[in-house]
Order: sequence, then C-alpha cells, then structure tokens
Amino acid sequence: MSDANYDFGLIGLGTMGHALLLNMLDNGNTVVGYNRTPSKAAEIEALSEGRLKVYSDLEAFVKSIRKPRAIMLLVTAGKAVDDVIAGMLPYLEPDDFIIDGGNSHFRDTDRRIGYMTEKGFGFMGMGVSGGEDGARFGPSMMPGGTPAQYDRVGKVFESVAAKVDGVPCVALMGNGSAGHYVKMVHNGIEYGIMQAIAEVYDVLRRGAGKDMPYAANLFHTWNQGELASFLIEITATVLKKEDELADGWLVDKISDKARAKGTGKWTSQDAMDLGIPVPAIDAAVSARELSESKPLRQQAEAIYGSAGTLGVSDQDLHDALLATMLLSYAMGLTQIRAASAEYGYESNLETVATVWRAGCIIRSVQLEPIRAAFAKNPDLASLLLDDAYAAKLKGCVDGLRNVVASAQKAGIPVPVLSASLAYFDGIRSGRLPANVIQAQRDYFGAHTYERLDQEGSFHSKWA
Ligand code: NBP
Repeated sequence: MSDANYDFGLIGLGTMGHALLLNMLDNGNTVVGYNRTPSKAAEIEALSEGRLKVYSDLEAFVKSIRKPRAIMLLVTAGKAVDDVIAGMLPYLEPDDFIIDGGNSHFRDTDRRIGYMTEKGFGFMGMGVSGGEDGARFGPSMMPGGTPAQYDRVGKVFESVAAKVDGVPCVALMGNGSAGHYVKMVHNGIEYGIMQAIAEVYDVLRRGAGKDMPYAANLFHTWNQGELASFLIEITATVLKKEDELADGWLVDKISDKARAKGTGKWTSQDAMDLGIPVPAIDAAVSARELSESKPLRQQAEAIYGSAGTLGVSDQDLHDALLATMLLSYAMGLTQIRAASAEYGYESNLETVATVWRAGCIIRSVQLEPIRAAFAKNPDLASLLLDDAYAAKLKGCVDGLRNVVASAQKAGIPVPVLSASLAYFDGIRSGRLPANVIQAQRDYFGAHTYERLDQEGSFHSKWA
C-alpha cells in the first residue's frame, strides 16, 4: 500500500512558506511540509496541533506526495534553490512538477526550466507577493509557464490567493520565466513607490517642519481616497508607532540606511538591457545605495550644510505621490511589455494588473482603472496614452512639479519624485534635444545622423 497521502508539498517553512502552507491547509488542500532544520520542522508540526505533517527527511517528504507530484519551493533565492532541487532529484519520478515560489532571478528560472525539462520533470517559476500576512490570508501570485502546467496546480493557488469580486489574484503571466519577471518588476515598482513615500515624508517633516502625528494623519487620510494602497496604509501605521524602548516615535530611532535584496536592481539592470527607461526605479535603487553611505553623508553635510525649509501644500504632496505612483506603474508595465516581446513571454498586461489589484505589496485602488485601460486596448503602447489615465495624471502632475521645485530649492533630495517628473516631461515632449547628441556623436565619431527633412544617413565636417 502506498504511503502517499498528500496532493501538494511545500519545501521551506520560513516566513513565507509556513504562512502559505497554513493558508493552503485552511482552504481544504491536502498539503505536507518539509523544512531542512529538524527542530524547526518539529516545532511547526507541534504548533499545528495535529493538522500538519512536516518532514525534515527529504525522501520521506517526497514519497508522501501522490504521483505525479506537485512540490513548491519557498526557500531563499539563489544557491538554496539549486541545492534543494539537487537533493530532491533522486526521489522524483517522471512528470513530477516543481514550482519555485521564491524571488529567483528570471534567468536562473530559464536555466532551471531547461535543466528539469531535460530530466523529464515540469518546472515553473512563480512570484508570490504580500509578505507574511499575504501568504497567510491571501497573496498575489504570478506563475509563468504553459496553460497545461497552470491547470495542474492552479486550483490550489486560486484557493489561497487574494480575491477581488471573487476573481483570484493569480493567473498565468506568460511563458517560461514570465512569472518571475513580472514579480521582479512588481518589486521594482515597489522600490519606486516606497522611496516616493519616504521623500514626501522628508519634505513634510524636515522641509515643512510638520510633527509626526500630523504626518501620520495625513497618510491615514490619503489612504481613504485616490492614494488608497497597502504602502500608504502601512506608512500611516508606521509613523504613529511609539518607541517602546525610549520616549518618542519609533521611526525616528531607526537607522537611515535602507537594505535591499536585489530585485529592484535586477529590474533596472534588465530595463537597461532592453533599452526601456524606468527612471523612478533606477532612482529608488540609487537612493537606497546612497542611504548606505552614512559616514560619507555626515562628512559632506559638515562641508556643504544641510537642507533648508520650505512651504508646500498637503494637496500638492498628495498629488505628487499620486502622479509618481501612476508613473511608476506605467514604467513597470512598459518594461513588462518590452520583456514579453524580447523573451517570448506573450504576457497580457490586463492579466498582470488584475493580479496586482489585491494581495501584493503594490496593490492600490489605481490598479483597477489600469486593468480597464488594457482591457479596452490590449496594444496600448503606454498607459500615458489612455484617456482616463491621462485625465488623472493631468490633474496631479502640477502638484508633483510644485513639490519637486520646492524641494530642490530647499535642497531636500527627492530623486524618485524628480525622476518621475522628468520621465513625464520627456514623454510629453514631441521634440527632445537628442538632435544635439546626434550632432556631437557625428562630430567626434563620424556616427552619422538622420535629418527630419530628408531620408538617409548624413555625416558633416563640423569644424
Ligand atoms: P526565510 O529566510 O524566512 O526562510 C527561508 C527558508 O529556506 C527556510 O525554511 C530555510 O530552512 C530554507 N532553506 C534555505 Br535558506 N536553504 C535551504 C536549503 N539549502 N535546503 C532546504 N531549505 C533551505 O525566507 P522567506 O522570507 O520565507 O522567503 C522565501 C522566499 O520567498 C525567498 O525567495 C524570498 O525572496 C521570497 N519572498 C519573501 C517575502 C517576504 O516578505 N519575506 C515576500 C515575497 C517573496 P531552515 O529553516 O532550515 O534554515
């Protein structure tokens, strides 16, 4: 008699895996867990009070799953994924199917799809977003692969995903590594919006001299309207948290050095390879890097002095955030469209916006109109060309301009706000000064240039 009692296995019961496994269990799935560290496996099993079986023996874990098996990995991206795959290989059988749910680089996913397919196994890369709470009560999930592969495991994911009007926030993002690509860009947009929020906070507090309760209330109020989103909501909560170890606000005591795991940088790197501008994401990555150089910043402040003060309206700050959020979505979705064409993903941007509407970190009320824009015109070259989006952006971009101008005059750095504004101004410039660059290139390198009034390539003797 077979001991295979489970329909789905999950490897890696850290923050995300443990929460997702419980979510799967709560939603009627017959699931089993594996964790490398035996004491942790035993602890998680004990905590479940008999509801969960958790192995720390990989062979026993694999053999407890019904064939053909479906096994999901939620381990740290990179070497750990390859190690787990290598450890499992001796126990896998034809048609077993592995899903990597971590934040793997899409190129690693391409490699693993090739490797596992050659060995006769299925392999899918899937982004999962929503943090621990999302994983426990409804994440957004971004799988990549074939419709047949999705059909094998889609029901399990749909049972646990966040829902909007009954529509689950999980769907096929496209072929091959599309799922991990979309998740990477999701994280890039996340970097942009988080940094924009931090910049508005800085303008409010350091520039306009508002106190913490004022800032917290403002974010709380904004979360009731057009800015309603997970990141604005948690910012309001973060700002009003009192320090438990000393007097004052906790956020004032936190070191001003932002860490990163790399997904924002990967987004920027691949956007550059594709030739697609995503300046808000680039600026957010650089801002985190600059934040790391605390001693350098302190020495420079001693030489050049710190920022001055400014006056800015709450409405302009609201509009600056809304415009930046809208522009960040536009940049990221344009990058996904370009990647889809380059890498053969065949991604559908309406589907991408659909799964981002709830469960994920960049969820906001703006994603439903964005979904509708792509539903109306699947070939939309840029969100900036959609009528409803344009009307909204026109209504808030002046606020962004006012905030950027005031902050720059006062010397408060607003890299993401200003990069977003420059992106907007660049896109809406029918004529840019690239003619001068073409002339310079032809001057020093005989690279030739095209003319506006005649066909062909031209070269001039400039001096
Ligand atoms: P954690 O650090 O909480 O857990 C990592 C898990 O990987 C642990 O169960 C650990 O086992 C296991 N693991 C490692 Br590390 N190396 C292993 C190996 N060689 N063999 C077997 N298991 C191994 O990470 P997490 O926050 O749950 O993240 C998991 C994945 O999900 C990552 O790719 C992450 O980027 C992604 N993600 C995280 C979040 C988030 O908010 N945290 C959100 C979205 C996506 P051990 O207990 O024995 O050390």
